[in-house]
Amino acid sequence: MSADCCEKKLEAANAFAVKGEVKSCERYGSGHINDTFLLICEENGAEHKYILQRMNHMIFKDIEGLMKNVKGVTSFLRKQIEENHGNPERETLNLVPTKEGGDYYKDSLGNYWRVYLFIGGATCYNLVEKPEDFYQSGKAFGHFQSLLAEYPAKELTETIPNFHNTPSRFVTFQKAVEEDVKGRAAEVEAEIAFVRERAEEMGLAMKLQAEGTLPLRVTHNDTKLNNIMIDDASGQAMCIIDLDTIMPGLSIFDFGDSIRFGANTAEEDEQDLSKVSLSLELFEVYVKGFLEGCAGRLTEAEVSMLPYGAKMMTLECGMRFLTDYLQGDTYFHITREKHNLDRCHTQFALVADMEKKWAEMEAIVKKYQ
Ligand code: ADP
Ligand code: GN1
Ligand code: MG
Repeated sequence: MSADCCEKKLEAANAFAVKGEVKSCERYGSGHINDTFLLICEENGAEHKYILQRMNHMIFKDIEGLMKNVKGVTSFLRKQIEENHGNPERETLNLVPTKEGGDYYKDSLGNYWRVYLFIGGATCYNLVEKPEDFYQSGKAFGHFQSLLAEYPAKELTETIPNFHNTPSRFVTFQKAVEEDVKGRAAEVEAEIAFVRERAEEMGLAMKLQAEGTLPLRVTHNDTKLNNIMIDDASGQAMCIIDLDTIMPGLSIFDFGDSIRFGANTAEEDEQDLSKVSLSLELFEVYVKGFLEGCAGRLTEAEVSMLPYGAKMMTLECGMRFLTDYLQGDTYFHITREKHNLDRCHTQFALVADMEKKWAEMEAIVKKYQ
């Protein structure tokens, strides 16, 4: 995070129609992209909590379009939650307007900020603690995809074009190896070879989409476990967050990214690779939950491609971490040296384990088809 950002966080906080006076504003959560702060305000002795976020406008180049997506999707979800007699303040994100009535604030240095109501009594996990939680999150992401099926896709801005276009990510990776701006390529020859050996498989999803075998849907595109809040009291998946990448995409992306993160027996940046593996138990509960949540909407072709989605999202993510390492760690936030390389290693170890367990993964999916 830049010093500029810290310096402007109070200017930003004071631009929003929050209740009371700002009491504290500290860095929060473990997202890799935005700068997130827990903002605590006080009014007549009562505390009010918010999430203040500096959006990463180097990555999201069209903030106006992005915020239109967030506003559109959260308003749409709010209506459904109200119809189902749910609690819209906890079951979806709620934007707090600026004092001037806007959805975001641009500070005097050109940073873009937004504020959400803080969702309390719920947790974002980096590792599955109970299989039941992972089942719940599968159901919630599947259900989310079903709800979005009714969303007017034409109104959505493509916030990061080609986000899960793996062959296009591969082109960027090859360029990063060739340019080798930090002189790190020699040190990661084995990792580069790992990616290149799998280059041919990368085009399948795009090919099936182009042929019409896999339908384009409105998807979340970043369905890792720490982008869903689990209610502490009931253990139920309560709110899907991080809506910046909602765009037209493939159902196997949402399924696959959840498996990549949640069915791994280790954290995404674990340094001890002996801890990394695909838990078939977690894979199975997620398949069950996701398909229940999708409520029969997925075609047979989509369901049979779920294992491929899991492998591709893992390979793509590892390749993105490696690309960022080669480019000098300019994309994902890092908190230690070689952090992106560590993350790349866990992803590749997981891909290798999926390759070993491929027959079992396919058999599990067949069981629920
Ligand atoms: P990033 O794009 O950087 O991942 P996120 O929007 O996922 O940013 O937010 C980062 C973290 O902040 C989340 O993982 C979660 O822990 C926390 N967070 C985000 N929004 C809320 C909210 N409305 N209430 C409570 N915590 C939140
Ligand atoms: C980023 O924003 P966050 O931390 O939820 C990234 C995802 C990666 C993920 C890897 C916009 O997600 O695509 O899969 O890191 N988001 C963006 O943990 O690039
Ligand atoms: Mg996130």
